[in-house]
Amino acid sequence: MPSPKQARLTQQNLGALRPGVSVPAYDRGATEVGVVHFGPGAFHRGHQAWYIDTLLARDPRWAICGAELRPPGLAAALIPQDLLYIVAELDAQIRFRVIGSMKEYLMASQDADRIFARLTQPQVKLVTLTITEKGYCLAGSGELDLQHPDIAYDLAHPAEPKSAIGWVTEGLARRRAKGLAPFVAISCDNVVGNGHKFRNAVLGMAKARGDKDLAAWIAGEVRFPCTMVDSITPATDDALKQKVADAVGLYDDGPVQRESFLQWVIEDNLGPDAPDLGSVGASLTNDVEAYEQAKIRLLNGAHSTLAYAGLLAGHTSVGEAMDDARLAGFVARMMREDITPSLRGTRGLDFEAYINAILRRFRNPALTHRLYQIASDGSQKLPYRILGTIADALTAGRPIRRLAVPVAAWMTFVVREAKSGRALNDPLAKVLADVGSGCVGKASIDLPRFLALTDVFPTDLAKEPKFVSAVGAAYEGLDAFLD
Ligand code: CS2
Repeated sequence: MPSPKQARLTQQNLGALRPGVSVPAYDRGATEVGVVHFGPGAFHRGHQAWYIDTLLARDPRWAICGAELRPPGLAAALIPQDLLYIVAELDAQIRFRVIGSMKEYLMASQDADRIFARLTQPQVKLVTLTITEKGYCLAGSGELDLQHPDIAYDLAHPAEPKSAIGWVTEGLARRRAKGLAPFVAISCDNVVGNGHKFRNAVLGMAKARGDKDLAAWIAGEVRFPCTMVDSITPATDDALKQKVADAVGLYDDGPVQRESFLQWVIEDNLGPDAPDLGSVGASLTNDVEAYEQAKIRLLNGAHSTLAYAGLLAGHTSVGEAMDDARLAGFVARMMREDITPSLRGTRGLDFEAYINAILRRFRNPALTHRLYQIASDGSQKLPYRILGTIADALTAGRPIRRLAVPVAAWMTFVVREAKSGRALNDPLAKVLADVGSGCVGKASIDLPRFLALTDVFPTDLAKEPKFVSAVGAAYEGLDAFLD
């Protein structure tokens, strides 16, 4: 952590900020908590909390209680700052904004009773999540994995949940027991059909608890709208802390950096008591699926391709990978010729313009987005970002030669990390280390080791000869495939 020369960012010190830094346009003391958010990391703080910060200037009912599931979180950084932090928009224009929408920061490890108290308050109308794909504890089938250690623990200890699914299920159970209407449960993660997956997971937990009445109540009363969220938000590092401190004149130990692009598409099913998120730039629609499919397959699919192929080519950031003409050209062709045909689209969604905007965003020189960050959790990301597109292409009889490349590149990356002794940042890290360390660089020997991972590869796809041969060819000749 840089040795701060500046005074700390606090409510009291806001007047010491340099001119041009935006500050909350409302009295924070007059706001009330209306949202509980599980997983208050950088993306949530630069995205959803930004929208809410704008909303609080006209409606004080929607302050956020951040609920950290696992330490170490952000308590040490944010609590001394009165939960204020700065979002640095690093793009064609550089802008700094102090966000004040988080009013409370609680930790599951020590504040369980206070979190449950919030979850059972009538004025808390939304419970939202950014817990990443792995946080939903889903099996390869897309259903709740009852063997997942956290789910098994939560079933045995419902009052001390470890998983977000456990927290939300028990929170709903306690609300129902108090005779309260349920909160709206909103996933803000890159999961295709995130609202459906969230609902299935919570229903699966309620049924596994043997509480049929609770399951019936959830099924009949709780809204789980689907959403699409988008803003490129590289992880916070010391360089950013220094940059922000030098720019604004106060030290913020928990800043967030992101591009200026911000999008939140929400299924128009929030109910009558929800905040007016449409008034602050969110898009309410009955066709979220088209937007989330396009975003997860085009942007995130290209991101993961750049991550694995880029790291194998020696690049470290998205910008560097995009400066590699072969790789950038390959990704653009894959987006236009292989991913776009798999998309349903919807009125107002112009794929060519959308692709060009994504490629421009990837080239943003003001942001350094590390490929290792994107490469994390590959076992959880690949199914949504690439494998679904491949399955659709096979069904439609379209070629998958290019789409096989990110799969082969991920496998090659896993093998390289295993053989180098570097631990993967992935919930299946141990399994993947075993798989990778036993690989020899031959598809006939290596691919079966990966394709046996049913939490990553659906069985029917793993057995599909066209898939196996395309991935095998790419695996043994990756470099040749980038043309
Ligand atoms: C990235 C995403 O880290 C990753 O996997 O692909 O976080 C990406 O930056 C966001 O989805 C953009 O909205």
